[in-house]
Amino acid sequence: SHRAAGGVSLIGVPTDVGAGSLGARMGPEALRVAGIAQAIAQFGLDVKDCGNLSGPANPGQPAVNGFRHLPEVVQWNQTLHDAMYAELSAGRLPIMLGGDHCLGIGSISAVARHCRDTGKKLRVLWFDAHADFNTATLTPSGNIHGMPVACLCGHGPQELIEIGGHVPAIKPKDIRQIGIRSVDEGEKRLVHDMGIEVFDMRYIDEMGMRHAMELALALIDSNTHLHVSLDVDFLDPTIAPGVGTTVRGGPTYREAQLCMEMIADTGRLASLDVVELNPALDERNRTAELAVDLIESLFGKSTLMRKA
Ligand code: Z70
Ligand code: MN
Ligand code: MN
Ligand code: MN
Repeated sequence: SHRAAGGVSLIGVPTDVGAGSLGARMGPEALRVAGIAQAIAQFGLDVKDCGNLSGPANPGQPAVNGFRHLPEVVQWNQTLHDAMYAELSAGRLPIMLGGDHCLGIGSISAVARHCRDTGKKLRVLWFDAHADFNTATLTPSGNIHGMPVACLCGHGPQELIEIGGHVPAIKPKDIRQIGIRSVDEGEKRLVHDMGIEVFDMRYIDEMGMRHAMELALALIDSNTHLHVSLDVDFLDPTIAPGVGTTVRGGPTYREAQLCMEMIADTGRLASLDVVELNPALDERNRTAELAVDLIESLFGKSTLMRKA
C-alpha cells in the first residue's frame, strides 16, 4: 500500500522560524514520543530515524521587505532539501517531521528533483486549513509558513524558489489542496489565477470527503510519486488543539481517516511531511498521537481485510 520497499527514513526538522508562534520546533520529539517509528515498523518496514537536522535559532524579529527570518528559513530549507534528496536517492521513503510548514519548500523541492531524476510524475496532496500561497506583498504577517506553495510554484524570493535547482519546482497542476478554510484576500486571487485545484471545506461539506479524495487522486498511476504534506491544522481543532493557528470547521476524525485510507489504497505514497504540530499548545500529546494514528492508516492499517 506504499512505495516503501527500501525502508522509511524519519528526518526531524526542529524549527519554527517560519511560524507566527513558537513551539513547532518541538514537533519532531512529540511525534517520536507518540511512537511514530514503532507505528510504521509494525508493517514490517525498515525504519531509520535520521535524528534531527541542525540550523539557526529563531531570532524573533519582525518582517523585513515582507519576510520574517528569510535567511534562517533559507538555511533550514537548504539543509532539509539535501537530507530529503539523499534519502529519496537511496530508494527510501522520507518522512519530514516538522517544524513549521515553511519546510514544505525544501521537502517538496527535493521530491520534485527526485521525480525529474527518475522520470516520475509528481502528485502533491496538501492537507491544510490554509492555502499557504502568500507573497511578500500579499502576506498579512510576513510568516513564511504562509508562503510555501507560492514559492514552490515560482513566486517567492530567488533563494527559496531555486533550492531544488529548477524554477519553478512544481507546476500548479501537480498539487491538490484539501480542507482549506482560511485564505487571505489577495491570496484568494493568486490561488484562483494560478489555477490550483482546491477542495475547500465547502466542497467537502457539499460533496463529501470520499468524492473530494477520488478527484484529488484521479489519474495517479504506477509512474506517479505521491507526496503528502500534512499540516496538522487541517484537522478540526476539537480533535487537534496542538497547532499554532486553529481554524474551526475542519475535518472530523472519520473524514481524516478516510483520506489516509484512500491514499493507502493507491499504493503510491512515496514521501510525507508532518508539520505545524505545536506541543506547547497541545493537551497531553493528543495531537501528536492523532497524527501517528492517521499515519498508520496512511501506511495501510485497516479494520478489515480489504479486496484488492
Ligand atoms: C496566514 C498568513 C498559516 C499555517 C498559519 C496564515 C498562514 N495566511 N499557515 N498557519 N500553517 O500569515 O500568511
Ligand atoms: Mn523513488
Ligand atoms: Mn500550512
Ligand atoms: Mn495551516
